[in-house]
Amino acid sequence: MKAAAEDSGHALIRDVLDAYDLPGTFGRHEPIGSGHINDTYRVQVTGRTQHLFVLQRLNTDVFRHPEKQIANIHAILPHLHDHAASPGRPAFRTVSIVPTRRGEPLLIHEGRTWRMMTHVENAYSVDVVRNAHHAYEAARAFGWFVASLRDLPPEKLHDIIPDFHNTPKRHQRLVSAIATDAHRRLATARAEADFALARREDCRLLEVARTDGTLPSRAVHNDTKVNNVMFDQQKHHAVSVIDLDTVMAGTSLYDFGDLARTSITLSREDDRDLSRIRIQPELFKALVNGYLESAGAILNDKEKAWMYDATRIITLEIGIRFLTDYLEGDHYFKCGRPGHNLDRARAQFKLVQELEANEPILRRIVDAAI
Ligand code: GN1
Ligand code: MG
Repeated sequence: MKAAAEDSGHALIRDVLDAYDLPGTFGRHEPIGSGHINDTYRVQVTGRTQHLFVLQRLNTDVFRHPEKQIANIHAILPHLHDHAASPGRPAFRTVSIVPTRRGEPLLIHEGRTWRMMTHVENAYSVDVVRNAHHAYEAARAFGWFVASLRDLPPEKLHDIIPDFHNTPKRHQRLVSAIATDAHRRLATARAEADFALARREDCRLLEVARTDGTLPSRAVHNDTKVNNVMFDQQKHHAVSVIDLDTVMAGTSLYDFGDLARTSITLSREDDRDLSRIRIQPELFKALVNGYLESAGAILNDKEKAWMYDATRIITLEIGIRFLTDYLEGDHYFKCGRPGHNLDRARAQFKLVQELEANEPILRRIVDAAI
């Protein structure tokens, strides 16, 4: 099984930080976030005041062209800046790349690729929403994000991970992993495999509609887990959207769907107690309303009408990805325990079942809001 995290000792971080012109002396560092791909640390630098930065060791097996990610980030930041104002609420803040002393956005140290980003002060993130206000605010933030990028032609962005949200291709890969069963794990995941196999046709809606133009191609975030939103510590408004690694062309429904996947329940993405995974319709209502508040004016009819469908498809897609990785020997997502990817897949499929069982009420929420 893949190690949970690689060495992140003080000496290593200090050596990496040597490449940067810091406003003080490096003090402490700690792992932050619950990303499944990169290793992310908050580093503290003390000069006349204290400064915080976010330092990341990129997983270049997944992100093969970090310089393209940098180009995409640089392409979107001016648009986000231009639309930062948020009447009646704090303006949105953007994170930016901190260059090395030599002015480079990336650092290669001992063969590994590092990147430093600014830190969003006085703000926090959550893996699980605490209430409908969080859900509303997170959706308002991702709606703001896609609306801010409306004038950026998506074809100007590099395709960071081709077919990232191509659900039928994700399904096809699962079919291959099941057929190969290279790690002899299928016997432990038969029910989950059957669950996904039975939903092959359901994977197609977004991909077909994107290909035939029913859904416009847009510059979108593509990784809208709720923990990629920062909330301010006082009034709990959303103040920033982070993790810009997968910004590229896509549809707004990828973003809405992945956000709803992670904020429609009060359970964790890898909860082993499936009885805790329950849909909360009032959270979904908050998500729909928050997204429409900031993006409603730019979305077309289908981008609004399919918010339920997208939630179900993207939840199914991520379940399929976790299950595939389990069957392929856990080479992609970091795991914290044996069977972690299987637990994650089970939790996603339970959520799909819940979405299916609550379809009428969830569709009514969408219909009432649009
Ligand atoms: C990965 O590393 P993190 O948590 O930001 C993944 C997303 C998944 C997510 C599931 C590049 O994101 O697509 O939705 O895990 N990112 C990549 O938790 O594959
Ligand atoms: Mg990410």
